[in-house]
Amino acid sequence: MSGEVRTTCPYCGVGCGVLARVEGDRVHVRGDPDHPSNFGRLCSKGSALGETMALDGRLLHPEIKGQRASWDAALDLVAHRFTETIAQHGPDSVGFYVSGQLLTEDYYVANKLLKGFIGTANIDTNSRLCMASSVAGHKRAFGEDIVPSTYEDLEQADLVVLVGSNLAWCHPVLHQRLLAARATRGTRIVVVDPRRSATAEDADLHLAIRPGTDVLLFNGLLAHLAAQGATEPDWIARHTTGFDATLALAQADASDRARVFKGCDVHPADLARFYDWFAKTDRAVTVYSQGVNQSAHGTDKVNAILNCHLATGRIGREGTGPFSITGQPNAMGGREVGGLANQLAAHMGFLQPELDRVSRFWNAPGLSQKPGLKAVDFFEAARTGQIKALWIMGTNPAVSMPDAGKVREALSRCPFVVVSDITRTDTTRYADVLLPAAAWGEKDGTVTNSERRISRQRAFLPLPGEARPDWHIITDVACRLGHADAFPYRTRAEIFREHAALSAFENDGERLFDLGSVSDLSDAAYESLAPLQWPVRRDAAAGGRLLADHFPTPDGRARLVAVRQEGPARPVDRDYPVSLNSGRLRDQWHTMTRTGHVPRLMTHAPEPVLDLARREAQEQDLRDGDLVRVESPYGEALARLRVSDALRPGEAFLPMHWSGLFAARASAGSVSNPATDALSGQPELKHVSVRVTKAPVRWAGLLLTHRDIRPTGLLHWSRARVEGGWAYELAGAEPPKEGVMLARALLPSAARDGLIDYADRRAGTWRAAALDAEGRLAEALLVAPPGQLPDRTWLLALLAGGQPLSPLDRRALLSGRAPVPLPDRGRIVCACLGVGVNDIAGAVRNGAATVEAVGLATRAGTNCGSCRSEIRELIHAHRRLAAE
Ligand SMILES: Nc1nc2c(c(=O)[nH]1)N[C@H]1C(S)=C(S)[C@@H](COP(=O)(O)OP(=O)(O)OC[C@H]3O[C@@H](n4cnc5c(=O)[nH]c(N)nc54)[C@H](O)[C@@H]3O)O[C@H]1N2
Ligand SMILES: Nc1nc2c(c(=O)[nH]1)N[C@H]1C(S)=C(S)[C@@H](COP(=O)(O)OP(=O)(O)OC[C@H]3O[C@@H](n4cnc5c(=O)[nH]c(N)nc54)[C@H](O)[C@@H]3O)O[C@H]1N2
Ligand code: SF4
Ligand SMILES: [Mo]
Repeated sequence: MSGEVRTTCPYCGVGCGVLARVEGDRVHVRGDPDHPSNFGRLCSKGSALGETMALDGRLLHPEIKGQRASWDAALDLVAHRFTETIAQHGPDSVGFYVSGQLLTEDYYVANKLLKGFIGTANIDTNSRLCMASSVAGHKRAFGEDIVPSTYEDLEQADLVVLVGSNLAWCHPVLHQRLLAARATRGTRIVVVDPRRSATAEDADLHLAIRPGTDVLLFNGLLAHLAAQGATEPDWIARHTTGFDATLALAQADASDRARVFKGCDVHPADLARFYDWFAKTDRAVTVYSQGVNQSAHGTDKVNAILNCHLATGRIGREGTGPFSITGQPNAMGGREVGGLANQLAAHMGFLQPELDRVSRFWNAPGLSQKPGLKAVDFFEAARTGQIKALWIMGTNPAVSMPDAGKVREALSRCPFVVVSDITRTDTTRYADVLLPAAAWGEKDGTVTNSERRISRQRAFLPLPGEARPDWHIITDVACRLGHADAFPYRTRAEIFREHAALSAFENDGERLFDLGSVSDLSDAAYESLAPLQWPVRRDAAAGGRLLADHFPTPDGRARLVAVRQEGPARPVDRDYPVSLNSGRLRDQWHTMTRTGHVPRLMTHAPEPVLDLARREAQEQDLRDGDLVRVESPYGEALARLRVSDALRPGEAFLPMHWSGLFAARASAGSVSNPATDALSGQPELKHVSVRVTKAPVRWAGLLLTHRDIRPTGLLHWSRARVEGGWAYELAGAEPPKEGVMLARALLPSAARDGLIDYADRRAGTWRAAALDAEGRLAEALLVAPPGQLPDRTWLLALLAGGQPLSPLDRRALLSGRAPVPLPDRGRIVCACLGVGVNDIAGAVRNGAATVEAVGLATRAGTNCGSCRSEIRELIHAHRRLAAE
């Protein structure tokens, strides 16, 4: 294939347009200048897409019980076991667990097969961990899961409130659009987040609220708006119900200002400033994300925010609105097809008229009549034996679910597990049948982003090995289950048209989700489909504002919902005194199955780090670089400690990314609390009570190798992809002598009697290295007492260089010291241009006082810009230090 192919980024819900070009065996990407979401920009992850396309590690053939099998054998077995299980135990004994990373066409057929033709609604999705509270909040307030705002609103607002959203790292291109708008219009930015995130660094006001107190904050705001006469009584009277009761409860909850600033634990003046800004600024947008959704009271948090927008009529107008931004590339598309167990299809639920309508449209008399199990209950049902056959597609629940140890138990107990993935993961280990799916660049279809914009993902590479697109695999199984008539699809376009037609079916405007005008697209028009924002009704001009003056409720009015501040599912106590928060890092995507393989994306955070508030670190005499054990009532994790001033006392933060493929035990999922929001079923992933203690480390090690290994028998290991191989951090609990033995066992035999082997028993240090036939460094292992490993910059350079070692290098390996000390750049901040913390600190010390000046001095932040917030943070930190 030649030329550039127009496609869409497979990572976050910003949904940036990408132009991809194949040259030999390399893929080059750049931002699509014509795509209305990004206008040519890409963040660090998007711009590294070309580097994630390597086929090593890809699944290329189906497997049955770990043995290569033909597609026919694998799919026959899937059909046979599902049929048998349903015959013996009924349709509710099977289920699918799917993903917001599937394309809409994949998602549509999975939902149709399970709900329509297998006859159970046990299909849930990782969106349960992500968007479920927003969905539930929208339905309560608006009658339908509608996101009324667009990216342009963010640019046209005078006040943007970011609640529980680390936009700078998680929606970087949208963040850059916001900052660019602020530069011209002077937008005020308020961040509500217990943590001083990279986003908070860019804010005019940061409210570091006590975790989980968002409802109180917004109830206080509603009371303030009423007291100041800043509500819109006419609009409220015409377009809403429930205002008086909602205000009454808000006033009772936040009876006076002191109650709010004490409850939220923020400075009274900061609180007053926020309330004042919100009251006085008509053009206000409130963006919210996982700090709101991932809570045992997530739905109430959502409605507390919506209440303030409804009370001020700030919705459905330019530059205003509540804006729940989606995480995954197709989280929105999944909601459109009805991929959640408590939605039916096309924004319809389980009311009788809806059931009848969908059953008519699909010609599916056996349609499931009731909602299915939500993710946490779904896996619990698999663990306790009610679900006996399940199929996981495009998600890694063995890592990303809360109380993930129980989920792994469920997967090993469940009699029949099918997994469709593009690579091996912690979840695929439990697969009875493993199916190789097509990946980004090979598959083709549509996704919907945060602002309801549908874009095409297009293939620009051939399918590798025997991999197949997900819709194709599901359709094949549907046919084998005897439903060929309902699954006649030969192309994705046919599926898209049917999906669009269902959205418009018997829809006189009561469902706002309507793709009527694209329900008869020709194949050619589907191929060339330009990004398009719904609704696109057949009979109405596109572009009208949603939720301007009509709401899809029976009476056409929005509902304010009275909510009260409640505590976390399980507060901290004496045994578990620290509140652990979890979330994302800038350069990693979820369980690292793609981004974890790109050396430059690993440089920003090469190992799992636990941030711990300074007070707790001091109380327990924990220091930077200590290995710590994080224990919750559900499980444990081991991570490197970083003492943090960005966290409130009593708080810790662990990234969600590390899986069993990247570390021995560092997964946030294993410690997370499975308690869920009663309405949305979304788990409380942002808070779990833990204790943090020092791990009993007797020795530390560093292993550089080309091999892909999972060490055993050690207290801890984690690894990072580096140029030329992997770098493993090791730690052992045994005395150094045994440690050396254990570590040594990791080396292949060639290296054990390696060329270079040096031990100093008294000092507890030991070094070994193996060279290949050409005299290049193949493997190196260093062992030392904790904290005493030599600087590794030069070693990594030796591995990356791929040059035969000079006599000087060999001597250096023996001494453990670089022949010529290389500058230690420190942790890499700018992944695009490889600029480290130390480089930036140097520039700041030399007088660079702005992000631009640092860019001029070091080039940091001058490519994709994703690191600019962090550079600002470093400048601020330098100023704080200088002021002390
Ligand atoms: N780099 C990167 N970007 C991504 C992803 C990724 O894996 N990596 N994943 C994508 C996906 S699927 C999603 S869902 C989004 C998530 O995007 P975000 O929601 O922005 O990201 P998180 O880091 O999960 O959490 C956001 C913030 O919530 C804060 N928080 C915790 N508790 C509370 C609380 O009680 N109240 C408030 N107000 N805030 C709280 C946390 O401190 C954190 O800074 O990111 C998307 N973008
Ligand atoms: N503690 C904690 N846990 C969390 C969160 C948190 O903040 N804290 N956040 C939660 C949120 S918001 C989310 S969205 C989840 C995400 O969690 P997961 O969905 O489990 O994470 P991913 O690593 O994105 O998993 C996607 C899988 O699909 C595979 N894949 C990629 N492309 C394709 C394809 O085309 N077809 C198929 N079949 N497979 C494909 C990938 O290799 C990968 O294994 O994690 C949740 N878990
Ligand atoms: S902001 Fe980054 S990760 Fe998100 S869609 Fe755009 S390029 Fe992809
Ligand atoms: Mo998500």
